[in-house]
Order: sequence, then structure tokens, then C-alpha cells
Amino acid sequence: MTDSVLSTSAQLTKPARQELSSGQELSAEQAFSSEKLAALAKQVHLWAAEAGFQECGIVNPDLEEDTERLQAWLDKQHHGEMSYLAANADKRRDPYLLVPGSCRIISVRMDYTPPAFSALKVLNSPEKAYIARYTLGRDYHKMMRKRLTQLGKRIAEAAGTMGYRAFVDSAPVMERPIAQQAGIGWTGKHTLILNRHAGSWFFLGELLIDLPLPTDPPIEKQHCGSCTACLDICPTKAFSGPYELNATRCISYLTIEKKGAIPEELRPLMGNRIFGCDDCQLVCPWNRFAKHTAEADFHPRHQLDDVSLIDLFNWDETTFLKRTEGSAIRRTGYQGWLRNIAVALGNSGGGNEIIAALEAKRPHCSEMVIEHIDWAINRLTKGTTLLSPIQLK
Ligand code: B12
Ligand code: SF4
Ligand code: SF4
Repeated sequence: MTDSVLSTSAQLTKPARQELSSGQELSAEQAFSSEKLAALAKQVHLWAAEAGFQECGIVNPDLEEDTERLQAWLDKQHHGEMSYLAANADKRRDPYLLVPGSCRIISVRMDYTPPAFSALKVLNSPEKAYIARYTLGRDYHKMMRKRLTQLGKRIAEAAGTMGYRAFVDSAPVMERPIAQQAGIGWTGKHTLILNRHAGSWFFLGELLIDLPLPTDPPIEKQHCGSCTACLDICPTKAFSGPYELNATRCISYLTIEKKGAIPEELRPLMGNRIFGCDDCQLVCPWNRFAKHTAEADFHPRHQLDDVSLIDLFNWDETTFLKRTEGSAIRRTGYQGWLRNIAVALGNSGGGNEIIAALEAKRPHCSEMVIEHIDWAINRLTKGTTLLSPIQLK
């Protein structure tokens, strides 16, 4: 997941001020009665649903405690190479600094799990490629930002005037604590936001606005109880405890964010997961309540939900660029893609055909990928010890 830094010139589309004939300005609080704001807030929930968001909450967040937790996490170097997470601490603490004049956040969630080939069957077929459910289809960032902007436009039209700006994983915004305070869900022990009716298979997004709409109640109660299924199943033991992920061990980080070599001791544990990982969500009992996405954009493309490692490894760079157009998979780059698949092939237990494919690719790869290919060939030659099948209750 990205969180690239926002341009510093971010401006509200229109300030929430109403001009008087004398040239004097009315503040939003003066211009809108509390009844009008309450009625608008109600409408916002309906319009968010019409824009395709399964839930929304209006919040005026207090992120003091969360910023402290983030700092403690950074101090432990759990962010690895994701140095952007250490930047813009002031904006993370106070997201209103991102958009001068803003005073509320509309936090939204959108379900993404597509009707797709069984995740479990793929994970238990070492010759197949596992790609995280969130990225089997088109990239969500642009699409969700567009919908959020449409929502903002609709509210602004109804209000007469309102400034707004949409964010989806695109700025130093602490999306999870904001969502929790907006009433979208609670923080699971796997650190993702969980909802009683929808599990955790959803994206988060935010609309910063300058209308002081009444806020929604936060989710105060945790519903994980004594369960530790996500912590126990993690293939690389990436959790240093409940609510704390050491990202440098997480397969999602290793396959998407990490540039360069994947630490050798973690490679055998990655199995066939070549882009992202879902194990901590697949095992979560709350995901029984998750619903399939209504968005065709998130449905699998190029049969990425049921494809062999060798087929993907044989894509040349042109094919990679063509088939990943509009997909978050592009983020890893072609060499990163080959690196990830080489590791999975090394874990596949495959025979001569796989070794031949690895050898054939070798001359077309960077030094870094060649090292992973050699690791894989060496592992296959010695006889891979396959991981035990994953059991989900
Ligand atoms: C960096 C990042 C990653 C990193 C680090 C993940 C991590 N856990 O920090 C990596 C690359 C590993 C990653 C992986 C994934 N990510 Co990501 N990621 C982000 C990003 C850009 C920033 C998260 C961040 O700030 N991390 C730093 C830590 C310290 O912050 P935090 O996890 O939010 O922790 C807070 C809480 O846990 C809380 N907290 C800590 N202790 C306690 C204790 C209690 C009792 C409570 C209540 C709270 C609490 O305080 C912390 C500080 O505020 C966000 C988008 C964003 N801008 O927020 C997406 C985001 C979190 N990712 C998302 C997704 C979907 C994923 C993956 C599922 C993708 C995949 N399938 O591979 C995995 C899941 C791995 C996991 N178990 O977290 C979604 C999550 C949606 C949801 N339902 O929650 C987000 C919100 C993107 C989006 N717009 O939808 N991701
Ligand atoms: S996404 Fe996978 S590797 Fe990362 S914490 Fe969850 S189970 Fe562990
Ligand atoms: S698997 Fe269990 S502990 Fe982990 S998030 Fe789900 S309910 Fe909470």
C-alpha cells in the first residue's frame, strides 16, 4: 500500500464561506444552522452509499495517541524502507494541515473481495501464484478518489458552498485510526480495521471538508476477544504482538514495498505468495460476514486468481507492462515481479521444467534477480521442503 506524499499546494476546491453583499464573509458555523448541518449529515450517508461506499462516518479526529504509537513503531524500525511513514509527522497528527480551512473528515470504506477462485486452493497448490485479493483487478486509488470527489461535489451543491478534497492512501493520513473514530470499525489484532457486518476486506478513503457537520460515534469496543488466529497463522511471524506488525517481516512489504533482495531466511516462509498476502485476513472469523464487491473493476483480470507461477514467470517485460496496466501490481516493477516469482518457484518443489525455466530467464535479469534465481535453483536441486498445507476453520 502506498501513502505517497501529497503536493504541498493542496487546496480546498472552494472555501466554505458565503459572501455578503457588503463583502463581509460569514463563517460556515454562522452560515448554516445546526438543523441544516444535521440534515446534510444524514444525506451524506445516503449519498456515500449511492457513490458505492458500503459505509461512511463523519469525524473530527484526535490522533494524539495514535501519533505516539506510530512514533514508537518507527523507533523500533518496523517500517523498514518505507521512510515516507516517518515524514510529515505534523500532518499525520493533524490532517487538517493538509487542507487549510478543513474541519471534518468523511471516512469511507469500500468492499473489494471479488468472486474469485478459492484463495485456500491456490495457497495449497505450490505450482500456482497467490496474488492478494485486493489487487486481482484494477487499482483502487484513482477510482475511489474519483467517487469521493463526486460525493464532495454533491454535498457542496446541496450546501451551496463547501470546500473538499479526497484522499485514498495518497497522503500522510492515518486512515485506520480515523476510520475507527468515524465508527467504521475497530482495530483488529492484525492491525486492520474490522467491521461486524463486513469483516476487513475493504479499502479506506477520506474526504476532508470545511463544513462542521455533526460527527458519528466512534467504535469503542474491540470484538477480537481471546482470538489470536491472525497472529498464529502469519507465515513469517511478522507480528511482534497484538496490534503491532513488524512490516519488515510481512510478505506484503517484502513483495511490494521492499526494493532489492528479500532476506534469505524469510524466502522459504513466503510459499507461493508473489504479491501481497492475505493469510491474517483469511483466517479471521469476522470475514465470514464479508460480502463480495459490487465493483466490476475489482474482479480478477487475466485469470490472476488461478494462474501458474511458470505462466507468469514467462511474461516478458512488454507483456508485464501490458497486463498490469491500471493495476497496483505495476508498483513492484518487472524485476521485482521476477524476484518474487523466483522465490515462489524455489518453494514450489517443482522439477526439471521449473529449473529449466529459471535458467532460461537468468540472462535477462538484474544481478539482484539472478541471485534469487540461483537461490531457487539451489533449493530445488537439493529438494525443497514444502510448507504444510494451510488449514482455515
Ligand atoms: C504502510 C502500510 C502498509 C505496510 C505496513 C502495515 C502496517 N500494519 O502498518 C505493509 C506494506 C506491510 C502493508 C500491508 C497491508 N496493507 Co497496508 N497500508 C499502509 C498504509 C500506507 C500506512 C499504515 C501505517 O500508517 N502504518 C503504521 C502503523 C503504526 O500504523 P497502523 O497500523 O495504522 O497502527 C495504528 C493502529 O494499529 C493503532 N494501534 C496500535 N496499537 C493499538 C492497540 C490498540 C488496543 C488499538 C485499539 C489500536 C492500536 O495505533 C497505530 C498508530 O496509529 C495504509 C494507508 C494509510 N495511509 O493509512 C495502508 C492500509 C493500512 N493497508 C491496507 C491493506 C488492505 C493492506 C494489506 C491487507 C494488503 C495485502 N493484502 O497485502 C496488508 C495487510 C497487512 C497487515 N496485517 O497490516 C488498507 C487497510 C484497510 C483496512 N481494512 O484496515 C489501508 C488502510 C489502505 C487503504 N486505503 O485501504 N500496508
Ligand atoms: S499479510 Fe501475511 S505476512 Fe503480513 S502480517 Fe498478514 S499474514 Fe503475516
Ligand atoms: S483473527 Fe481473531 S484476533 Fe485476529 S483480527 Fe480476527 S478476530 Fe481479531
